[in-house]
Amino acid sequence: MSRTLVRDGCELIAGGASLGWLEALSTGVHRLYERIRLLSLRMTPWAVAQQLALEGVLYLPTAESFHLGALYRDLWARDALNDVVVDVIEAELGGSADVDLHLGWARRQYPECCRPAVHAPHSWHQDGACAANVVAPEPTVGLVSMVTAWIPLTDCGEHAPGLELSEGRRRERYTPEQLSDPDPKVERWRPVMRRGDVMLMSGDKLHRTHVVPTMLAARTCVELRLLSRDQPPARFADHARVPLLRACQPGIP
Ligand SMILES: O=C(O)CCC(=O)C(=O)O
Repeated sequence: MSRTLVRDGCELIAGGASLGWLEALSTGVHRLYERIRLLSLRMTPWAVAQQLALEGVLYLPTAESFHLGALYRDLWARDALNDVVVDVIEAELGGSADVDLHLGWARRQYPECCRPAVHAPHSWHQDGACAANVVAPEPTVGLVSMVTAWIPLTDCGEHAPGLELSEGRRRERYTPEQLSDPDPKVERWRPVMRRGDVMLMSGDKLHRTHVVPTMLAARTCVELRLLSRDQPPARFADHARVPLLRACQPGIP
């Protein structure tokens, strides 16, 4: 089995999400996005966020993201990822993993042609630096040991925004200056992904949204954050977690 996550900080596993989970979660996620769309016809994005907050949903209009949190609680963190994916995550974390229930998100990205006014692509960042506080990342704390499982619910990377990853692995936290102007000589990877593929990224992996003017479609994805079960980062000690179980169903062939 390949171990590029351990070596390079990322690994793409085609069809890594279980099909039943993907379909059930997609239905719920798309239903909430449709509600957001309908609310947006008569409210500002910030009023939509306030309305959803009253219903217990954290919504960030700048990346059209909502917190999976308690939504679909019995579904979204369980039976999601197949054997190969779980093996790779465990190799990176050095043992069994838990899904952090506070750090799961649905996100939507648009091509330039139809991006809502308040919306922006994600700029260069490391999840291990930002995940503690997505609204206001703390610049002085170190990187957290974690793995992100980034799963598109629609095909992406070619006609719809995908991910751009900096090649190689550097285990320190980048400074704000380095993030605003990363070394252009470092190779970048812009994978074309299909619905249900899984991109695993270590907390130190440098990445951002990949979007170019030729893209014409929007993309929706979900993200799971995996932590070591035996040694979860102290910063997340109060977060609810569930064990990462191996899904019994295969993914999209
Ligand atoms: O969905 C995207 O375009 C990027 C999201 C991302 O990098 C993140 O949430 O860490």
